[in-house]
Parts: sequence; C-alpha cells; structure tokens
Amino acid sequence: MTDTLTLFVDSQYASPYAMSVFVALDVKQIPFELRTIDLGAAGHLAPPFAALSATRRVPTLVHGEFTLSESSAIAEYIEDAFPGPRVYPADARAKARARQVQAWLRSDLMPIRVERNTEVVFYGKHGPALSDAAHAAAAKLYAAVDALLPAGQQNLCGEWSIADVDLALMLNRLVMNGDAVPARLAEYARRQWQHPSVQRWVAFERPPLSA
Ligand SMILES: N[C@@H](CCC(=O)N[C@@H](CS)C(=O)NCC(=O)O)C(=O)O
Repeated sequence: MTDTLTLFVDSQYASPYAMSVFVALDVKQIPFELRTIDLGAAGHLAPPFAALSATRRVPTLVHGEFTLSESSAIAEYIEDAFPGPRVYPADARAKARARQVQAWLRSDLMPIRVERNTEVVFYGKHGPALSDAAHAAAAKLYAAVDALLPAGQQNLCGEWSIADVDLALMLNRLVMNGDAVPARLAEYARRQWQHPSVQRWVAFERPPLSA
C-alpha cells in the first residue's frame, strides 16, 4: 500500500491508547506522520479533526481515504495491512489472549485508571493513597497477571506483543507511583517499559500540566 499514514494523538502524549498505536507503527517500521490534538482545548471537537474522526477521539489513524479510531482496532489493522515485525502473535490462541487482555484493560479497572491516571507515568506525578475500590481493582489486576503470565516467562503470550505494552502501562500506573506491586509483576512492567518503541514515546517533549 502506498497511501500516506497519519496518526493523531493527544498533545500531552499521555493517552495510553495513543501510545499503544504509536508503538505498533514504530515496531512495524512504517513511516507515518504524527499529529497532535489538544484535548484540553477541545481540539478533538473542532474541525478539521472533528470532520475526520467519526468518534472524535485519539488515537485516530488516517491511511489514504480510510480513517479509523479505537486503538486495538487500529493495531489489528496495522498488523493486517502491513508487513514487518508482528505486533500480535501468529498463533490463534496466543493472539486471542493478547486481544482479551487489551479489551479487558480498556473496559475494567476503572478505579486504577482514575486514581493513577497516566500523569503518574508520563509526568512523574504522585497520587494519594488508593481508595478501597482501587485496592480491590489492583488486587484483581495482580491476580489476573499472575494467572496469565507464567513464572519465568518474559512476555504475556510467549513472544512479545502489543498487549505487553498495554499491560505494562496499567501496572506502571501503580509501580511508578510507589504503590505496593508484587515484585515479579513490577519487574515485568519495568522490563517491558524498556522496549525501544515505548521509550521513543516516553521521550516526547510534553507541555507542562495546567494548574
Ligand atoms: N477505547 C478507546 C479510548 C480512546 C480514548 O479514551 N481517548 C481519549 C484520550 S485518552 C480521548 O480521545 N478523549 C476525548 C473524548 O473522548 O472526548 C481506544 O482504545 O482508542
């Protein structure tokens, strides 16, 4: 395919969903233009982005005439439409597992997402002690990862996949805040964070947080 590719992300580079798509494109070594939308200034609700993105959310990918949002749908499209290193496992069950974890992280664990938002991860902010609801969500997260990541295994699905990036982000909300995370899971999150494509996202210069 020769159509140009543009990825719209938030101007703070703090969206975990935008990061996931950025990493997928970077791993595939696909040239693309990165454009930022200032969500704080409602840039996603104004033209030209609002006219482009049906759901008015980042990340949004534009590939020629085709526009797509929802990060895991974009990652799957990238995998299917482009050659290069895989971002999902080839094995059907391993791939389904990666998709399961991505869908779960996007639909559950809300107290962690609220009380440990990504400013913890990308701006070094720290939050107050977790509420009971967030403690319960963290316990659920740890139990799930403990069950899904066999001891001694480096990646969720055996080989690296984009689900590792999403899972490491969720764990790092807690790890980077200094919350008590089981050592094996904290070590997994720290190791996954060193992935070169993740580090390229982390290194983006961010505007200061508004007061
Ligand atoms: N499920 C979506 C979530 C995307 C999302 O929540 N994007 C936020 C930024 S992190 C956004 O665009 N917020 C503006 C809005 O929803 O109006 C995905 O995986 O892409």
